[in-house]
Amino acid sequence: MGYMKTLLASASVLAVSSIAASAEKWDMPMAYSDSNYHTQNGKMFADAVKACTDGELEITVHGGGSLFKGGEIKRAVQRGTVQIGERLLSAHANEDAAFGFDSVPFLATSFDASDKLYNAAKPTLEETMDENNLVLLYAVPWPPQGLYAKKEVNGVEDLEGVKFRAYNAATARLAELAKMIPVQIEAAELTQALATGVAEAFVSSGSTGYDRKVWEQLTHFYDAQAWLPRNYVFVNKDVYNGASEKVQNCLKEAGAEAQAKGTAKAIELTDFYLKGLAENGMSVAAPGDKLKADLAEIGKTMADEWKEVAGKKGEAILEAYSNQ
Ligand code: PCA
Repeated sequence: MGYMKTLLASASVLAVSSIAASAEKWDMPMAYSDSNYHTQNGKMFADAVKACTDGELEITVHGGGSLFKGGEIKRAVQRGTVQIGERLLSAHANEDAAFGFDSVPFLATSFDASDKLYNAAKPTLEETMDENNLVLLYAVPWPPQGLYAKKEVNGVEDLEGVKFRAYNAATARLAELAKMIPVQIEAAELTQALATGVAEAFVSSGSTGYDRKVWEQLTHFYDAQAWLPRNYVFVNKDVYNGASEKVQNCLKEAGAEAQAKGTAKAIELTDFYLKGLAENGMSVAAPGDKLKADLAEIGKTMADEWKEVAGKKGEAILEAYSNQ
């Protein structure tokens, strides 16, 4: 008996020390600039996971699209090429319209409304991610979306023929409806696209305009507050299921904390970014009445179209949102 106990005790010591020695290492590609609050927040999330798991799991964040470009991150995590990653999921709304719920124009136009919409959409989103072999950990909004241009825009007619940088299906559709010419470009390539004339307008937040120093080419930002898209951090489902309960709990806990902190940061920085654009010479203003009305009309068409393609999932999200 004494012998067995000793044997078992030393076996468990061995097991513990071998876990500690072979701490799990995950890579986490993120698409946006290292200095951006999403990426900074991702790094804090990784630190929190390490602390919570007593070093059992170490996540290395690769910002700025350095490991995988934005467009490649979802597939890389789905296939298990990397364990965890961050992506603007609305960029995949062409695969499943449910991913586009956060980019329906004028459905949720403030941080508060965006949180409500997210909570309403969460069950449907998790179901959709599960179908994609992904487990959702957290999501952080971008500031409200407005229109960048290199001339004054008083109505949608001023946009006709303009080369427009799109980041998802919604922005591409908006461009089409405004008779612009959409081209899909990742934020990491935006500065170059503007400098070479591949794009001359786009819809985004003050954050991305500030990060990409778009005042070097563009002159106007119209703060249309059309929607607040989100970046999502997710894990490969098999990897997640293979992790210990402790690791799973730490991922969820650190994820919830990262979501709260990232959202607070987005709120805090919204004005800072807009001031930054203005200080660098851009005109920053609300859209005039005509442009506002034109965007509202385009938004209505897009909202109707989204409802149509998103089918039952879309219905579930909208119904839960109206009950919030
Ligand atoms: N910035 C990201 C997506 C939304 C935003 O505000 C971008 O422009 O790529």
